[in-house]
Amino acid sequence: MRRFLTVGDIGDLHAALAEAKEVKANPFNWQHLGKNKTIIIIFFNSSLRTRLSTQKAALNMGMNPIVLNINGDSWKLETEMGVIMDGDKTEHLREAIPVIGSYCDIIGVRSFAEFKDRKFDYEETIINQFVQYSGRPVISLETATRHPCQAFADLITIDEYKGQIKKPKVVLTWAPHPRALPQAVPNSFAEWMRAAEQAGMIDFVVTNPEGYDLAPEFMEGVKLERDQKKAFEGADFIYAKNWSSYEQYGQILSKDMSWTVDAEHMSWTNNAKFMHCLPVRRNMIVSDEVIDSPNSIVIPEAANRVVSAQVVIKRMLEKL
Ligand code: SN0
Repeated sequence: MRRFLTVGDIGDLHAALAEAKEVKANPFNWQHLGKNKTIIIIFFNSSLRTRLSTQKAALNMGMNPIVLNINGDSWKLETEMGVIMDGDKTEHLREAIPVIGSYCDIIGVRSFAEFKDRKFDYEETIINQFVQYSGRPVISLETATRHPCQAFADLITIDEYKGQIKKPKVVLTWAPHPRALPQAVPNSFAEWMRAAEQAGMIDFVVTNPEGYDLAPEFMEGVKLERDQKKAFEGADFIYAKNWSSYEQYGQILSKDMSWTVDAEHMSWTNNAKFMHCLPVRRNMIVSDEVIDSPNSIVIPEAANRVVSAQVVIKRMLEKL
């Protein structure tokens, strides 16, 4: 595997889930692959789970991880081509990327949407430069439009918690938030759940207010139910997330607290499990009662971030 950006990069989902089980059961079995190999993970934005789980996955594989926080520890990097660099950005990605590539075997990049220009964000201008100029396999650690390590961990978690249910109903619901958040998590979740639906694993529905429809390329073939209550009926998994508007790009159009997932919302479901990628704003996205209930699986979901990252790193090491 030379890149991990979209669901297509992981190939067959049944095979990926089988490999995830194997890795979870025997995390230290492939240390020979990572011996004397280095992964550099680069953060343009904050991170807790991604930063720790990717390092842990690399350590499980016997690799040496190096973490770089671009805005704190290094020179400020220019990301746009053709600009006169007379501002506060010291170095261009065009030099920085091949330099970083020369120090490692695999690169991971976190770089959120900037919300200045939808085209710049949706063309994945930054991560694509890493793919093009690093000469190394590249892992998306949440980029402008996607968060595949999260969505893969979510699929692993659903597979683990579905119990006897053959085809669980999985619902992605928008929920209110005080700040404008990226669409990356819901985009990837929709992309991966649609693929899982096509593989016969789940039934998938998205619910969000008017003005919050995800980009058309992520909603192709996806069932959209505007009535949140109808969407929740019979659900086995509720996946809550806030995102800002795609249509009115990066804007907050609503903070409607009737969308907050509380006990009444959960009573509409088939005793659903509650999921969220974290970090989560309590009593905005989800009530204390729901996130503290036994049906909340946000912690095992976060734990599976090590597993998803490790499957990806393992496949990259196998093809170095
Ligand atoms: C990020 C997001 O994409 O929504 C990361 C999720 C993995 N979340 C935030 O930036 C939350 C910020 C906040 O103020 O709650």
